[in-house]
Amino acid sequence: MNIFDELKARGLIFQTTDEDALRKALTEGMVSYYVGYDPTADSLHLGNLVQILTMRRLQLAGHKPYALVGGATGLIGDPSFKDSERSLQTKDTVTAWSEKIRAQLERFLDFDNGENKAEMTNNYNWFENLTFIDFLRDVGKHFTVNYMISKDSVKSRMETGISYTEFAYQIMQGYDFYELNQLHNVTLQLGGSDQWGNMTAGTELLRRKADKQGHVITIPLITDSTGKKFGKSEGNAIWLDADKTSPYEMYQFWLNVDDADAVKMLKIFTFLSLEEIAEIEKEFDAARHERLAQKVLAREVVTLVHGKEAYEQAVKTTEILFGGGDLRQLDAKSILAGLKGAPHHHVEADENLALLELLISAGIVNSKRQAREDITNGAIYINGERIQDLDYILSDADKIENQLTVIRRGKKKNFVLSY
Ligand code: 383
Repeated sequence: MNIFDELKARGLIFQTTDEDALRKALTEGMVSYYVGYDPTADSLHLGNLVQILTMRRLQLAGHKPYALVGGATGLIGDPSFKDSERSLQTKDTVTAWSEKIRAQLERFLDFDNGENKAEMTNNYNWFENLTFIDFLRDVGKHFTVNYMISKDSVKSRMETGISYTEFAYQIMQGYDFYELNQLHNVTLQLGGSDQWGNMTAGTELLRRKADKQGHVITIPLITDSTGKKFGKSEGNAIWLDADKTSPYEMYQFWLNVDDADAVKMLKIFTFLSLEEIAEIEKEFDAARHERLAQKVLAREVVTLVHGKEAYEQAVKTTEILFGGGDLRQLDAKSILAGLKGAPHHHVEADENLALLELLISAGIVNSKRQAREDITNGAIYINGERIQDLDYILSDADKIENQLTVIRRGKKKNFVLSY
């Protein structure tokens, strides 16, 4: 199967400028293509990962990727699908974020692989020295305001208002396509379906200024079976930066994907072949409760983003926290990641460390009678180990990394004591 049809079969094609021309170009030879990322935060997230992985798929098929960091456009703000004006970040912030985004992008592409090795670029390189006068004369002249206001990103803001700054965004992105074409013969731009307007501003400029045909592919906005934007957990983005979303949390996110979405996500987010995915689907359908598709998703994506070791740590954390086992095999960081949301109690320096007392002061039980009963019945665990000694006193040996102790009551209720 050629790469275009493979992308299609994976559900990665939403719109194109000219499907036949594209299929032809992609089968005839090496195509140089680009995707842009604005440094609007200090990390990329799962929503961006879809395009990064699509870039990688095209590279694996022999085409040449340019990953663009929007050092300049990040200073302006893309109005696409934003219902109000963005607040401007300082230049220092944008520079710092650009660096982080660049480092993240680098992990997903092959930068030393012969002719089609990936290249990094930053549009600050060409906007830095472009004067306002030249920009208006050489770029602005090719766009009518009529054309610009017909774009959804602008049209949808006509009532509420849009600054001249954000209004100009589309022609900056358009100029990038032109510039990358001049510099590196880039002829294809990819992006989410929210980027159609900006990307076609590029093909428009290419046509007018250089009399060349550029191609655009948009990738559908990934939604779950309820139609909601995919890649958020309780309203929060799943970040690619392990300090913002731990590998454990990302692992849990994938494990919890709905049955109805799991196979679709395998096609979008993993490099398993469509044949392999069909096999998994069969097995998954025969025994949904085993959650095979979710497990494979979690394994593939967490390994891709954070590496094998982090994936294995996430599995181990899950097994120990929920399957029973000695928590001292885990580090404090993994435990905290795994027990995010569990009740917390800070133990004061002068607090009584007798288990009976602590159960009450930490709010784990309501009365001494209940505490006694729970301990005697074997319902109390310290770091995963059942304690039935009514006189037990917590010692330093119970403090994992001198920071915390986990007390579990019954099967599932975990409490974190911190020191
Ligand atoms: C800047 C300059 C270019 C080409 C693209 C850009 C960035 C673009 C944009 N993209 C989003 C972003 O940066 O704002 N104007 O957060 C997102 N992308 C990708 C994809 C997506 C889009 O980075 O749909 C989700 O991830 O296109 O929202 O010359």
